[in-house]
Amino acid sequence: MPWPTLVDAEIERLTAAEIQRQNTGLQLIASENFASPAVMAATGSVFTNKYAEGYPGRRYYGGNQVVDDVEDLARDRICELFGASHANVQPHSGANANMAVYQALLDPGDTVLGLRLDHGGHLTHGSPVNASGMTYDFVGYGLTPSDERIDMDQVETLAKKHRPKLIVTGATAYPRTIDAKPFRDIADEIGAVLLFDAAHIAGLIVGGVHPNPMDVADIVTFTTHKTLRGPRGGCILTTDEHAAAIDKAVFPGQQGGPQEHAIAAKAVAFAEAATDEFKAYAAQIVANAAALAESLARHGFRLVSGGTDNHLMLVDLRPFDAELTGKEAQLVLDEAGITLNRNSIPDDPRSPFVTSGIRIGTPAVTTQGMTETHMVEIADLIAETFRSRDDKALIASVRERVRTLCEPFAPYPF
Ligand code: DSN
Repeated sequence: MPWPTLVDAEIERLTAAEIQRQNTGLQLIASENFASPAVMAATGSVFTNKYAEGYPGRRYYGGNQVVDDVEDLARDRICELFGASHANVQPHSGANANMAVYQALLDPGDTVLGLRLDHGGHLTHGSPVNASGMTYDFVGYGLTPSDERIDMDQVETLAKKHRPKLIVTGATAYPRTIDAKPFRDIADEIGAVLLFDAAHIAGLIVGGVHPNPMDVADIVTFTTHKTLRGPRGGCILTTDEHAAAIDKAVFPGQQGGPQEHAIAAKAVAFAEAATDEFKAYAAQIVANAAALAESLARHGFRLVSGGTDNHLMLVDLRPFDAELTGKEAQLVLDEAGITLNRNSIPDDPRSPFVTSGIRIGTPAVTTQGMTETHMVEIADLIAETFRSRDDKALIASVRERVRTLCEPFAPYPF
């Protein structure tokens, strides 16, 4: 076989460097996880070579007998996990999944209700700089100033006033359980369709530690690489009523050829998520988040909404140190080997580029096998990094402690 003989030394070096970074640091970005070797093997499989525009049994290219089985397996497995009647596993991302839903249900200019980005929503929930906000008339609902929970009275008032065709719920930076039922009631009252974006919590739902929105929503979208721990990608679940429109909107509406290697990897992840081990994993994610939130509160940080019910927390840095911005916090933690992202807190006086908060998630460290005692240590390391932020030597010593903490838990030690 005349394969190229080139060894790409640069990419090999960079891959080794990234493995080293992931193995030796704390990965606390709430939307990240470590995919299993089986998921990564499928992602790197021969399915990357195959064109398969269309759907199983209805392809525009030949040679899809095997690929059809792969895609059917992925669809069946995820339908089983959520109790859904139809799945589209082709979206390349969560953003694509959401845009396909909009295309399936709406005409440009139609009104939609979505959670404001600065209160924990997503770009594709109508941000003016995103195609969703440019194409459709999004009206944003937010959190109550008192307890920083989704303001259902506001949702109802806005729904009755604007009569949206679609109501979107779900979040990227909301630490509390989202009950889909009151959204269903409001949607029914005004004749709207209900979309639940479960990107962050799909693994928690499947693991049984968050209520399943498919019980009441018309459509559920999610990514497969967050708490669900699969390959990067998206997925749409829908009732039969919207199935044909959704499929048409994904292909040919939004995408061309599906990435069947990613779909094979999604199928593997869905099988992994059906196990008792995964249920225990999901429960541990939540227990770890609660332990980390409590420990951070003891250090003097303020938890938005007072804590967390899920895999993430939003931390208001100001009570700990009024001068410390989210931007600076993210940078100095990076130096200490602690990776997370700055995040606006509700009604943040600072810009989204600077922020007064950080977002912290426990899916990745939980995959590594860390438990509540390690969360206490992680909170100590975060607080100590901030206290030492003007002292390079002290930051270097925290970096060493992070390395020591992570050593027995390296996700990719081979
Ligand atoms: N950017 C993702 C997150 O970090 O939450 C959402 O798309």
